Amino acid sequence: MADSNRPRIEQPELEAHLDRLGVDAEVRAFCTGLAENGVGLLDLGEEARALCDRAVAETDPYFADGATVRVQDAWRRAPAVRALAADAKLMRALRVAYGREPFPFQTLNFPRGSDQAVHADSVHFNSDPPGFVCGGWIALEDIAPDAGPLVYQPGSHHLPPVTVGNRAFPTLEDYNSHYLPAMARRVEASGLPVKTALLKKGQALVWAAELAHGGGPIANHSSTRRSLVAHVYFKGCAYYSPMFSDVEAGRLALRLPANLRTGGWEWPRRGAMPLWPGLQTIRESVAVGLRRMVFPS
Ligand SMILES: O=C(O)CCC(=O)C(=O)O
Repeated sequence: MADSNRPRIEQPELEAHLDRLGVDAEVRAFCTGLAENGVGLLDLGEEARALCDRAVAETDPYFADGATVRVQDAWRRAPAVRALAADAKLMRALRVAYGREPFPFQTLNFPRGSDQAVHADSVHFNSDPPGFVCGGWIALEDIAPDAGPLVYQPGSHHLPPVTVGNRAFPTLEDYNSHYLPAMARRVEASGLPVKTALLKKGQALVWAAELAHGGGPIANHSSTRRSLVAHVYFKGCAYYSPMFSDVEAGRLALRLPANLRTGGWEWPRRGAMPLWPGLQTIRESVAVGLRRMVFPS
């Protein structure tokens, strides 16, 4: 009997579920990859490749100063970024893999390698029930090995999670001085290989919330590595920021995530019951959304 409070990829009898749905070989490999390795690959197809070119044209002006290294939520002003992040094939595969309706809630565009230290997204955002969050990384151009490709550690989503520390309200300093070094030690100690994602334009790699990933070394500093990350939640959950929550005590710092598919916001819920995220969260989510309609940053 399926448990609707766990992503399908975390449940036994995934193959039987995929058989019942009659999915094709690509979606099957995507789902089993996510279950076993914490990553799944999809080719989004020719229309998506045309959207990649449009997304690059829409976002290149933000990087013209040479100093901007990423733009958050360009989807609010860039239709091709929004269309790619909410790509129908990607959404369909995620619905099969997780058993709930997906909705991207944030986008990040990178012009070059991110140099981002290895981390798991579950430190930044999670859900209750847990695990209904993932990241989708879409190559907007063919990725060269010397351009700082995405790196990831298959199987690391099964390791015990690293936490930011035991302070009630950890800071960025705690994240930098405790979490990132602990994560780097875990990458080494686990002995699991680290892989490089040399994706072609229009391919999407999805990582599970607990998967260790980051930006690989940039050997060629004049190279571009245009990419789009869509962070995705699933409907009917409580959405929260783990760094500011005491999960064991049941105190969640609730979020009111945007829903790129509707252009509105998605209310946090426990079962069918809406949860109150607090006036400040509502004000901030709406204010950030409105600000980014004018100035993505
Ligand atoms: O694109 C990259 O290099 C890393 C992106 C990433 O880690 C993230 O968005 O969580």
